[in-house]
Amino acid sequence: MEILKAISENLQSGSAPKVRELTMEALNLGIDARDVLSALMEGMGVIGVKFKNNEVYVPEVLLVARAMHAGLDILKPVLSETGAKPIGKALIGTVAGDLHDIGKNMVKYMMVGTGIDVIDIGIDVPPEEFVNAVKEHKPDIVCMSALLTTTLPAVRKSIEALEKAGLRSEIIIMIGGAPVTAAFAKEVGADMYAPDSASAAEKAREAIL
Ligand code: B1M
Repeated sequence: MEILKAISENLQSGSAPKVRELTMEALNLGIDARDVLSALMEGMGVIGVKFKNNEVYVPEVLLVARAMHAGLDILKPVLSETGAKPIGKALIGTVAGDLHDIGKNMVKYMMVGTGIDVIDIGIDVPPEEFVNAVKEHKPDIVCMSALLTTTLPAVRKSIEALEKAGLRSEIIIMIGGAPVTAAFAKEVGADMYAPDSASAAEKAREAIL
């Protein structure tokens, strides 16, 4: 579809206003929000490969991230649409040292969409902040996102901190993000791993119910 192609291309060129406008237009045309999301993801995938190959650099990727957020902000209410009373509470954050938040936000929107109340504690979250937030909010499930191989140890440290604080048995821990695998989740003692935002929301819902 032409408009989806245009969304992906404008995302890749980092044009937030155009991505915002085209995303709204696509929804007004009755295109499924998930298809619009796929177009955004496809564009981000292209940029990911270029970033890896040093064809684009951090400043360009920041513009692309801003454009991605512009599209996601429009999709958020549609993806999160639910009239139901929350079925439970999740706490979500990107671990210490890691500034990536697009995937985390997608997981959040999808979870809200399945009827879970989500508290987002942001990016670069130190282990002790996970501990404090669990004490404060008493979530059913704690979600940790990590996008860098260098921040995987922070996932382990965050889980250990929750254990040390005596909170581990009160919560379900789910981890995810590009370098995270099911084997890693098992190794660090997480209860669950999800490879993408849709399965994260589905698994969280199943675990809470
Ligand atoms: Co970064 N970056 N980045 N970056 N960046 C990656 C991750 C990288 C793979 C690029 C590459 O080399 N190809 C690479 C990591 C390599 C590695 O560790 N093996 C990388 C690097 C190296 C870096 C820097 C170190 C670069 C530098 O400075 N030299 C630096 C680190 C900064 C830091 O965090 N301390 C850096 C910086 C940045 C920007 C700030 C410029 C920007 C982030 C902006 C932002 O997030 N607001 C950025 C971006 C945008 C990327 C890429 C291009 C895109 C990430 C993204 O948003 N993807 C990325 C390359 C890529 O992924 N192809 C890259 C879209 C998003 C929807 O996918 O986040 O994977 P993702 O989320 C998915 C799943 O992983 C899953 O669901 C989501 C949707 O399905 N998921 C979960 C995520 N969290 C989950 C939690 C769950 C369950 C599922 O349960 C709790």
